[in-house]
Amino acid sequence: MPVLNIVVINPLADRHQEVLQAVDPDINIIVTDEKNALEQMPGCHILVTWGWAETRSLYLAAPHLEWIHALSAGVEKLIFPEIQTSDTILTNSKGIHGIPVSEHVLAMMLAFSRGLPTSIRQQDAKKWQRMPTSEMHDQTIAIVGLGSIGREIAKKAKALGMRVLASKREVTTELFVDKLYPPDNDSLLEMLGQADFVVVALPLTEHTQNMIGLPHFSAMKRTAYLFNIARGTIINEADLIAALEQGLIKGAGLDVFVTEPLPEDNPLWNMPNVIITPHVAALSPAYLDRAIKLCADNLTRFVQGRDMINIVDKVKGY
Ligand code: OXD
Repeated sequence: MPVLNIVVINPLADRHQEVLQAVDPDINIIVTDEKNALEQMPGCHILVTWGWAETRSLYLAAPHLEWIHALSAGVEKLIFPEIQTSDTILTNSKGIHGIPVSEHVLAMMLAFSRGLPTSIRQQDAKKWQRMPTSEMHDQTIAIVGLGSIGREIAKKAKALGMRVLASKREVTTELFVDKLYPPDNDSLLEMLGQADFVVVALPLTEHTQNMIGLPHFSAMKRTAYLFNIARGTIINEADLIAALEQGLIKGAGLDVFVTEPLPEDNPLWNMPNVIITPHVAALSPAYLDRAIKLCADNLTRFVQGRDMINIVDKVKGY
């Protein structure tokens, strides 16, 4: 087999390089960064990068490129007309996010439930004042999009004694879900109306873009909290800001935004009922270990000509 050049646009620890190299000693692994990646494209057969990295110009400069692997689950910047009509394989890292993202969602939900944002502000001001606290037990969570992340959130919510609702395209038997809803808008509104906590865990596609807006916030309880750990543009951000300002919902925990980094003048920064985290829900010291193992598994399949996993439908976008 001719030497395969794999260009990885991310720093790799030695242990990560070793995992990839173990697939085949003849593979040539080139580690680079976004600034210098273009010069590696003429000889590149496999590109490993992030789904949010601008990739079209690299793609157009890579005549031998056979496969792009995203270290992320999202592949929004890896889908463009030229790749959609090509044979280039696109794979992603879905399936490795469940543990950290579910813990992140739980952390935000528990923080609101136990009044932690208020406590931390008071601590900064050395102020001793009791604030309202509540329990998660017997509360209802609605998970919009029940993939591997949603499922892990459902499992942890059940462990806290919550009632779990979820929406999903296919009807499946779900161990940790009390009621499964189809994805149509009426069903979604019905589900949202019952929830104390709503978690958006959908992939970003042309169908989910801007999918949640004022009608959905209006259908929610005024005491409900919304969490977004998916992509900012799935929610109409202006409508979310209006809903928070008008008290249509009680608060929000947001890890993703329409524009990242979140611009300084975005009103969300100043809202005491909003927890903002800088797109870190999936991150932990284990992330790259898992992502590289998954990539190496697919690399083995690629080299051996076997079926690959996590192939992205380049039309559907996930
Ligand atoms: C991802 C993410 O897409 O962390 O992997 O947002």
